[in-house]
Amino acid sequence: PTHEVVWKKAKFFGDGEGYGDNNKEFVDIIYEKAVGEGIAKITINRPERRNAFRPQTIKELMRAFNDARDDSSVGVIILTGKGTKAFCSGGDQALRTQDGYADPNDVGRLNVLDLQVQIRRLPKPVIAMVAGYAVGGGHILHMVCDLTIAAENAIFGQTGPKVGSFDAGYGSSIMSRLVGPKKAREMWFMTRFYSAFEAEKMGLINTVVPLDDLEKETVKWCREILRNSPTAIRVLKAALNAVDDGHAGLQELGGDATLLFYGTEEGIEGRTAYMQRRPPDFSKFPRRP
Ligand code: S0N
Repeated sequence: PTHEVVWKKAKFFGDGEGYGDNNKEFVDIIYEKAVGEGIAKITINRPERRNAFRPQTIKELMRAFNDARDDSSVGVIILTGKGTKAFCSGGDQALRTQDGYADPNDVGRLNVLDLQVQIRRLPKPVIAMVAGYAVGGGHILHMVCDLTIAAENAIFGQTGPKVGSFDAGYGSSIMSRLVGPKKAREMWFMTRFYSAFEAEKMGLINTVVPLDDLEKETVKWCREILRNSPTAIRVLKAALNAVDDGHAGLQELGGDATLLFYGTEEGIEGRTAYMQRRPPDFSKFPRRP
């Protein structure tokens, strides 16, 4: 197929009422699905703020990611920012208070941390499609994605120690895994910005493409992934995160093992015996080497 993709405002998969256009409720993001492709695209839509996020942005992102997870026609999710100047510039500094970022009720929130966990645990690949700045909390969002495809104008970096913040969670530990402990210290201590080519060399991203080709290339990667076994990809994502995510990582991977076991004759025998009020007979199942 050609790279041409037809994006349609996403119909929500579930949500009780069945399918419906819940995009009406979105103010800070755009949520689309590619017609007949298995690709969802979630776009942070605050270009006048370089796609900085506020608590509402995060709430909307979580809702869209949740839908993309539930929709079994979706196999890959793209996270991006509106326009070419920024993927995301982190938390909206105008709303920063003494306890997070102010929501409409003036309650401070750090709900981006919940979004980071959601992306890590989501059993489908999430691809960050980056044009322009991915800095601060926006840089962390691309790091928690499974893959990052950058345009030549992309710029990566942390600003925390300069603007009075830091991410001592995934923003530190995942970075150290990606670029190594020395380079991670450099990124955080110096708050330098890095070009797309430098980022590629550091192992921070997967590839760099001309800006005009960014979506075309990203869709190509999505299609390559979508040709492969969804179960294999699901288990691999869990496995690749398991050690770093500790008990939660093992739980995710363990859940996949349970999911697969339910489909086996051996697993079914246990449930059937219980339902038939008889002792289970596992004698025919091999104790494999
Ligand atoms: C991105 C930069 C480098 C772009 O520079 P450029 O192209 O020169 O544009 P500007 O003229 O600077 O910006 C255009 C307009 O956009 C506004 N704007 C840009 N970024 C933000 C922002 N983050 N918040 C609010 N407004 C922003 C500008 O003010 C400007 O507006 P006007 O036109 O009205 O003047 C440059 O903009 C830049 O350096 N931006 C700030 C980057 C930054 O420091 N981000 C915050 C870093 N900290 C975090 O993200 C917090 C980390 C985090 O999320 C977290 C981690 C762990 C635990 C919790 C949290 C949490 O806080 O949630």
